[in-house]
Amino acid sequence: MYSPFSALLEFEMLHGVSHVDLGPLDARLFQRSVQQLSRRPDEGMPLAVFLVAGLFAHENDPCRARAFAKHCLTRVTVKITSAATLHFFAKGAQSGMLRHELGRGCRSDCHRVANYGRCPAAESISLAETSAALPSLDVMSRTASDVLIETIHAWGVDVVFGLPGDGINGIMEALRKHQDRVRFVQVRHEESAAFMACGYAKHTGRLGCCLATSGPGGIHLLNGLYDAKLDGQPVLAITGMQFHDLAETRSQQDVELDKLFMDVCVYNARCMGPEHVENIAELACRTALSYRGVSHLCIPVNFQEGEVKSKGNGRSERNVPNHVSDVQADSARLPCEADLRRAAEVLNSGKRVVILAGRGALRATDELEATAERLGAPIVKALLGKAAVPDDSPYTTGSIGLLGTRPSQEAMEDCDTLLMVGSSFPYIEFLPKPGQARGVQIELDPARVGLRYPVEVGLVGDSRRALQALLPFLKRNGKRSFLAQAQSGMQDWNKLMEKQATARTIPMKPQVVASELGKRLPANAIVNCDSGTIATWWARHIPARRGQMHTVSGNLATMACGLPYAIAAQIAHPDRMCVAFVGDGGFTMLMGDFVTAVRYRLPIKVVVMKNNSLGQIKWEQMVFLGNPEYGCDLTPIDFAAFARACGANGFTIQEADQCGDIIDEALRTEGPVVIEAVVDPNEPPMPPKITARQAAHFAESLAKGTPDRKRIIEDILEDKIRELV
Ligand SMILES: Cc1ncc(C[n+]2csc(CCOP(=O)(O)OP(=O)(O)O)c2C)c(N)n1
Ligand SMILES: [Mg+2]
Repeated sequence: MYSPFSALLEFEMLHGVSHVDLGPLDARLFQRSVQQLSRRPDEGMPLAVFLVAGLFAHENDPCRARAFAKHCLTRVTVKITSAATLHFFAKGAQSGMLRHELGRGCRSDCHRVANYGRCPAAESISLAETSAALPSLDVMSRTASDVLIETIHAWGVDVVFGLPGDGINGIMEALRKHQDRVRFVQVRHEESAAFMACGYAKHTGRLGCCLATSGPGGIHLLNGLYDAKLDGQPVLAITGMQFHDLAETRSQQDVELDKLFMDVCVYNARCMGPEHVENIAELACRTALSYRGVSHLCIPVNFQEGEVKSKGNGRSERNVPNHVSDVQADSARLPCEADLRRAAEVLNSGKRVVILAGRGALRATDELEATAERLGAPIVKALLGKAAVPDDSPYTTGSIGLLGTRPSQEAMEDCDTLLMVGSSFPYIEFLPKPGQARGVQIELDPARVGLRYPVEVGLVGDSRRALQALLPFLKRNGKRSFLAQAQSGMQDWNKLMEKQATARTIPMKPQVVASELGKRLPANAIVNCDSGTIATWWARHIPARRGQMHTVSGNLATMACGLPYAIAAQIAHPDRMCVAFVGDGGFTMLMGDFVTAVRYRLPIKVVVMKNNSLGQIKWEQMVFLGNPEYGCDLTPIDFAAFARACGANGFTIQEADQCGDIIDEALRTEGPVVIEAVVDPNEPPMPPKITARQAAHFAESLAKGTPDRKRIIEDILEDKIRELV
């Protein structure tokens, strides 16, 4: 550790006093030395002022530091001559009392260290490299918003998605001042900001962050925050609120957002004063990351620009300045050996083992395949686990559920053992019946063990690490017939999918578009799907390739997330192709944010499946309830023209024969693009197996007078039902 005094001694003044020996370094002596120096303004003044200001700053007393500096100092220039001084600068920057801009010729590392208040690199940087001129050195105070932005940045936040408002102008000012470190991305609707924060977390594993003003802005965030909550993504929501002493007085925008957000959050705090911010911001970030959920900070507007004081103001005596840490601590996330042995006993005695992989297994591709090979087990994928194993893997039967595959459903129906890996797949009716199969579950969150299936063993830990630890205990299953049966089922299923994807009908079948797109996506593509029948076409016809990322709103199943997810993905991964695969209903909900992609030159590709209908619901009304479709048709929009109106490119696909070529051209086109695909509104997202009840409901809905029933009867009853019953 370097004391500020010993570090300060190493400053060499480029102007004024070149070297000052201050003698023994206790505070009183130091101050006395400074006083003496101050009496010799020609030589000692700048250094003295700097030393004293630095001392006050170090003691977290910005007021005195600033007053002193204002009084005595116009400008000093210093040269950093050693790792020790660099360390001090870093500390100074961290406490934020010394604002400085490093001059030209400074290594970027040096800038990073000094700016971010981290010093581990300091020891390894040679003196020559750290040498840097500081053209100006202002001593200034930090506002609550400065502290907020610096704290979230220390927790890895480098992008904040949001929209300004008078309830957050103080925070906006801190973002303006810190724009070299934290990027503000302006959205057109706060719901997009929350989806973007969630998408950013999904595609980076880091903390996503969104910002909205008091009242309506915060309310708009809510759906995206629930999306993050339900899919277990770490997101920090920052909102403003009314002046602290006008809250709950029916003032304008007087919405107590902390109360409103109570259910969605794992951490939720209303700021009680500028000195409160560091503590709650740190805890908000730590909790969101640790418990994979939403944290919320609600900051009254008058506190945002309030100065953070070391003493006095609103700071209580017990609130010791800087008492919190920004160090994230991780556990090994490994199950214990006794549980591994018990799990192996269950899995080794299974004859027909099936693996269900979810979002928790996304980083465990090799381990999943190795386990599948050892156990002769097909891998069934929940939607959020689509990219856990590529679709051309010989072990996978693809997705499960209403939009899943028939072989997946059959594997679940016939298995005697189930290994769940990182999944809380909610449609339990597609899992084996309780008692049918023995179960093992690998799950990071112990509270989720046994949530969906009465498993015998829970392995609490990270999927990848747990499988690595489990594999040495697993014996090779000599019986391969269960896997072979799933593989031959997949051959038949793929033929059926191919038949649907090559239909040359007018209007064009949606499967054609999905399949032609899927063939053309590069190996590093990031695909973001919306909710609707499109999710079925995505699940079945856009294969996940090794290295790609695929996501959807898995548990909230909300519409409108596809576009903002793609924007966030493109910001996080500028070099990858980021695609939004959306329906016309979902896209129009937050369509205004397409212009956000234009504004920030994000070359996302948005494929809009235009069936002029809330297609998914139309089919649900018919097949689940036996009612005619009602309220589901949509007024058509020219989406390609919309894209052009936003300053981007737009393409329209009308016919199957043109589909591949137009997609090729659109994917080659630079910048953001909308590809509008006009597809058959009467193409049903058929379940992998249709039940007698569903067929009866369907017939009933037609009889009751579903619009377009003649076409539906011709098209579907004669074709699809025969295929799938
Ligand atoms: C925010 C929200 N509102 C309503 C729903 C119910 N819902 C699920 S899918 C769907 C229709 C989606 O329509 P579209 O985006 O056009 O896709 P399509 O089904 O036509 O492919 C609706 C209304 C939902 N999931 N989310
Ligand atoms: Mg639609």
